[in-house]
Amino acid sequence: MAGTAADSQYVWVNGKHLRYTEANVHVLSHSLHYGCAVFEGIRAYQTPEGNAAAFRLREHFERFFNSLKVLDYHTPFGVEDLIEATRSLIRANNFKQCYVRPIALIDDAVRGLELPKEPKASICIAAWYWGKYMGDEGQQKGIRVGVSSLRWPSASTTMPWAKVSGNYLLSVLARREAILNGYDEAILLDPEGYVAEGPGENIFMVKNKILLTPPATHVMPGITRDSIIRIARDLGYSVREENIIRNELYVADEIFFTGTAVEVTPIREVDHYTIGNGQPGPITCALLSRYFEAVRGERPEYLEWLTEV
Ligand code: PPE
Repeated sequence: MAGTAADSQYVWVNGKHLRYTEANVHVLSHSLHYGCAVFEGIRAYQTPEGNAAAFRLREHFERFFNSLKVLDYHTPFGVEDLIEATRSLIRANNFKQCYVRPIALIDDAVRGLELPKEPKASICIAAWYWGKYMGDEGQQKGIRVGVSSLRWPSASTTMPWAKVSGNYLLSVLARREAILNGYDEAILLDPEGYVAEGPGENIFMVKNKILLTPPATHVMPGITRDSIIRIARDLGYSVREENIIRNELYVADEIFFTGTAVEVTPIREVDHYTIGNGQPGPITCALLSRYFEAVRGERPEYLEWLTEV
C-alpha cells in the first residue's frame, strides 16, 4: 500500500527522523490554507550493485531552493544538508527504490495572507514506494490523453518554475476532468492555444525524427525533460524547444510525457486520434530504455546524475 506507515517508517523533519504517524501539520498551517507549501518530487532506483541511488538529487534541491526564494522562505539547511538528509531517510526506511517528497511549510502562528518578513520554513522529507504513475500497462503500451478544457496560465499569472502547492489546483482539476472523460491524463494548452504540459508532466512530440517540446518559459523546467533532451542528443536526435499547436499533436509520429513520477510514458491517443500506429514509437522506446539504464546506473556516461544512498 502506498503512502502509509506500512511502507514508510520515518519522515525527516528539521533534522530528525520522526515516526510516520508523528509527522503532522497543524490545521492552522498558513502553507495549507493558502497553497504556499513548497515541494519537490525525486525518485531513487536500485543500481546493479543492489544499492539505492537518487536521480539528480542536487538539481532537485537547487530547484527546491529557487521555489523557496519565490516566497522568501528561510531555512538554516542548505542543498548539501538536504542531500544528506535524503540519503539518511532512504537508509532509515530501508528502501531500494522509492519516491521522495521534500516539502517546506511555515509556522502555524502566521494568520491571514500577509507573509511575515523572512518566514521560517520547516523542511520535511517523506519517502514511499511509488510504482508506475500510469500503471505498468500505461508505460508499456502507452496512454490515452485528452486536451483539457482548462488552460495552463501565462507566465504573468503564476510562478511557473516554482513548485508551490497552490499551482496544483489546476493540475488536480485537469487530471480529474480527464479521468471522468475516460482518458488516462490531460494535456493543457496555454491561453494562446499552444501546448503547455500535462498536470504533472512535460510533453514531447516526434515528427520526421525530430523531437519538439514547448520552451520552458511558462511551463515547469522539468529535470526529466532536461535529462531526455541530453539523452536524445547523445543518441543523435535533434531536439527543438518550440511552440506546438493541437493540430501538430494529432499528426505527430510519436508523443510522450516526461516527469519524475511518470518517468517516460508513451502517449498512444490524443482526443481519440491515434498517434502513429497506436503503439509506442521507436524513438520513444529508445529514449525510454536509455532513461531507465541511466537512472539505474547502467550507463557510465550518466553516473554523474546519481547519488548513492
Ligand atoms: N510539469 C509539472 C507541472 C510537474 O508537476 C512536474 C513534476 C513536471 C512537469 C516534471 O518535472 P520533473 O519531475 O522535474 O521532471 N511533477 C511531480 C509531481 C507529480 C505528482 O503527482 O505529485 C513529479 O513528477 O514528481
